Amino acid sequence: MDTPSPVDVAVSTALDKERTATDIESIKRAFLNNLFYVQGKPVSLATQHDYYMALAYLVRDRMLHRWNGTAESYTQHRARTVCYLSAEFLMGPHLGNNLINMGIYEPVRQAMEELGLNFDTLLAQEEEPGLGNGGLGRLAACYLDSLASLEVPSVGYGIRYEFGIFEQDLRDGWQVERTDKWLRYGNPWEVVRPEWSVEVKLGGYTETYTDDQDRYRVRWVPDREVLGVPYDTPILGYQVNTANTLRLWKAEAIESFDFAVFNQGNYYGAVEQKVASENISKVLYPNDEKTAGKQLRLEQQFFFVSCSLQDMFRILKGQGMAVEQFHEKFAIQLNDTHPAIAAPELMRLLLDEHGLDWSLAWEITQKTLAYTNHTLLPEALEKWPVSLFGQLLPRHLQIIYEINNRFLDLVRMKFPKDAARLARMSLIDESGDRYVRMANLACVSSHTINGVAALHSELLKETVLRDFYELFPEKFCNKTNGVTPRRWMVLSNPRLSTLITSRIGDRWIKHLDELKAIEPLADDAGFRAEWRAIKQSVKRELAGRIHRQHGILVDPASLFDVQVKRIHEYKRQHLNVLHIVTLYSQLKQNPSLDITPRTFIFSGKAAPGYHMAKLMIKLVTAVGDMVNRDPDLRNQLKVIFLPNYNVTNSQRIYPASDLSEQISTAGFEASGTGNMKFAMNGALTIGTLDGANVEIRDAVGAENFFLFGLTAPEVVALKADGYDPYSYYQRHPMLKDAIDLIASGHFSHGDGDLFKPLLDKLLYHDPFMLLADYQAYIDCQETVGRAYSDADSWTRMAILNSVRMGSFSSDRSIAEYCSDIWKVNPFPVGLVDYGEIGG
Ligand code: C3B
Repeated sequence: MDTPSPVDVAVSTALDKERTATDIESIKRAFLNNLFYVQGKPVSLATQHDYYMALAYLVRDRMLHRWNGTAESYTQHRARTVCYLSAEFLMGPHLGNNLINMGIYEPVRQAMEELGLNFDTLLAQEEEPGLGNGGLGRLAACYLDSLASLEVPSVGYGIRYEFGIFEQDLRDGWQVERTDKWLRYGNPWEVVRPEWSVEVKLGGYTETYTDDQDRYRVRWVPDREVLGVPYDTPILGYQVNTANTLRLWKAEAIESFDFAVFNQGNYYGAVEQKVASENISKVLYPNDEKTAGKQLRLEQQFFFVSCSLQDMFRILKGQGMAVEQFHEKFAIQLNDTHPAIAAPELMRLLLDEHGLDWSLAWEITQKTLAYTNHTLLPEALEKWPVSLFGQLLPRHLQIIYEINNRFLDLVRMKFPKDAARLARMSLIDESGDRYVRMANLACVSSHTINGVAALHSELLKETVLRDFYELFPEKFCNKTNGVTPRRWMVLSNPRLSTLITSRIGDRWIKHLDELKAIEPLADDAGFRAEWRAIKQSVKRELAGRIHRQHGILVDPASLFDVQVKRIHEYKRQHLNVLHIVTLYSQLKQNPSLDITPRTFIFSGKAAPGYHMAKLMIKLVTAVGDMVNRDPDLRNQLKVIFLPNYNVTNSQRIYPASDLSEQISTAGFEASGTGNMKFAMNGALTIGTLDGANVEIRDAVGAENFFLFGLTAPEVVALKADGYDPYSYYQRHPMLKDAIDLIASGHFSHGDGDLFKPLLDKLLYHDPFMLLADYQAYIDCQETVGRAYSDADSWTRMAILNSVRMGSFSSDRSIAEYCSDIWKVNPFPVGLVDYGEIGG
C-alpha cells in the first residue's frame, strides 16, 4: 500500500463515496442519479438504452479508482510494460465482463431487479465494439483480460475504427452487409485524451543534411500530416486492483481548415483535407481479401504503429528514462504482421528523431520487438508494392533497404553461394513486381517468433519460415493460444460456473487447472444429472431464441451440432453440409431409418469479396430451407444459419452446444480458439488433427474426442501424389449421391447452376480435400450419433472435456509470454484508500 500524500488525502475527502460504494442501496441511488444528471432523462421518458447508459457510468465510476491508482503506481515505479500492438481488438460487450471482474455482478443485478428493471435486457442494450474480424482480434481481447488479471503492466494499442466489422443480414439466404455504427449512441467506456495526441507524417520525400556535430543525418519531409487522438478504455483484471489500458487511435485533421486554401475562397477544398485525414480510422478491413495495393490499409497500419511508438517515447521521457532504455521499459508484441512497420518506424524514431547511431538503434529495436504468426495461408502473408510503399513511407523504405543489406550479408556469410535462399529471404520480393515482405521484416527485426499452437509452430519452421528457422533457430518458439474463462465460462455460462463453484470453490476462475478437482464427479450420477439439466436448460433458451427470431422450432433434446466461425473454404463448412445432405438423402430413401435427431447450427461471416464463402452460406440456408420443411423427416433434422455472428451471439451459442465442429483440413487452421470455448462448456469435439485440436485431444483424452481425417503430413503426401478428387466421387456412392442431389437443383428450386462453381471446385480441384476426408467424416459422425444416444455416458465425456481444459486458459498463455518472451513480472497495484470500495 502506498503512503498517501497530502494531495491523496485531500482527494480522498473530496471524492464522492457515492461513486465507489457497492452496496445495493448505493447502487440504486447512483443509478438514478446518472439517469437524471448524466443521461439527462427523467424515469418517465427513459428508454432501456438510457438505463443501460446510467448503469454503465455507474460501473465506470467504480473502475476509475483502480484505473487511476494503476496508472499512478506504474508511473511512480517505472514498471516494465508490455505493449500489445494489434490492428484488431474484438472486445465484446464490456458491461457484464466488468461486473464479473469487479465482483459486483450479483448486487448490481439485484439492485436493477429491485428497481423493476430486467437486468438481461439492460445488458443486451450494449452495442459491442466489433473492432476485429475473428480469432486474431478476439485472442487480443482475451490476452488483455489475462494481462490485467495476472497484474502485468500492459497497454493494448490499436485503431478506434468508426465502423467495425460489418453486420450480416440474410436475404433470401444470401449474406448482405450493413455498416456497423457502434458509436451511434455514444461509448460510455472510453475516455478521450486529446492532450496526448500525436502527429503522424505521410508521403513526401527525404533529404540529407549534416547536423551541428557534423554528422550525416536524414530528414523526412512529408506532404501530409494527420493527428492521432488516443481513446482509452480501462481493462480491469479479475478480482485485482489492476486496471490496464486499451488505447485506440482515432485519426483527425491537424487543422480543421487549410487556411491557405480557405482564404482563396475554396471552402470545400479546405474541408477535403479534414475528410481525407479522418478516413484513416474510418473502417476495419474485413480479412481474407487481397489487401496488397490497398493504400488506406497500409496507412492504417503505419498510423496506429507510429502513434503508439511516439506514445511510448512520451511515457519514457515522462518517467525520466533515457532513449537508450527503451527496450528495458517496453516489450512490444506484434500481433501478426499488421504492425510489422513498427521495426522501421522505431528505427526512424531512434535514428532521425533521437540521434542514435545505427547499431545501437538496431540493437534496441531487436530487443524490443517480438512477432506472433497466426497463419500459414500464403495469401495472408502481407506484402506491399515497393512503389506504393515508397510513396507513402519514403524514409521507411530506405531504412528497410539498409536493414536488408546488412541482413543479406549475414545470410551470405552463413550460406555462401546460395542465391535462391537470398532471393527467398530478402525483405524485398523481386521475382516479378517488387514487394516489401512484411513477414520477413518481422522475422529479421524480432528477438522471438512464435506460432499459436504446437503443430502450427512446427509447420512454421518446416514451411513458410523455414529459411528463417535455419538461420535463427533460437528465435523460434510456440505459445499455444488460450481463452479467458471469465468471459467464456463465468459470464456466458453462469449456471455451469455456479455448479462448479458449489463443489470446488471459485479459485478455478483464476487457476483453471484446478478444474481437475471435479474429475471424480464425472462418475457421480447425481452430478451428471445436474450437469445435464444445466445443458438442457441452456439449450432450451437458445431454442426459444431461434424460434422467436427465425420462426423455426428445434427440439432441445436433439443433438446440437454446431459450427461457428468465419466462413472459409479451409474451415470446410461445406463438408458439414455434405454430411447433412447425406443424412437427408438416407432419410428420404428410408423414412423409418433410426437416426439421432440433430439440430445443425451454423453462424459466421464471409468476407464481402469472397464469393465462394458467400456461396457456402447460400448452400447452408438452401439445404436448411428444404430440410426444415420436409414432413418425411419427422423433425429429425433441422438446419439453422444464425445471422450476424459476433461475441454477443457466440456467448449464447457455446454453452448450448453438444458437438463442436473443428473440421479444417489438417495443417490449415493455425490454432483455433472457438474449439477451446466449446470444450470448456462441455461440448465434445469432432475434429481433424489440426491447430490446437491436437493438444485439446491430448488433454481431454482420445476416448473423449471424435477424431477423423487425414493428418497434415498425409495431406501433403496426397497432394504430392497427384490428388484426384473426382476418383473419390466415383468410388463413394453416398458422396456421389449427395453431390448429385445438390447439382440437380433439389435445394435451389431446380436451378442446377447455382452451386456449380462450388461443386466443380470440389470435383476438379478440391484444394482443401473435402472429398478425401468425406467418408471418414461420415463414419465418425455415425459414431457421434450413437454416443449421444447414451445420455449418461455422453455427459460423462462432456464433463471430462470441460474439466481437463485447464491449460487452455489465456492466463496460461500469457504467463508463458511473460516469462519466455517479454521477461516481465507481475506488478501488483496497492490502492490509496480513498474510501470504501470493492465488492
Ligand atoms: C486466426 C487463425 O485463423 C486461428 O487459427 C487462430 O486461432 C487465431 O488467428 C488466433 O491465433 N487468424 C485470424 O483470425 N486472422 C488472420 N489474419 C490470421 C489468423
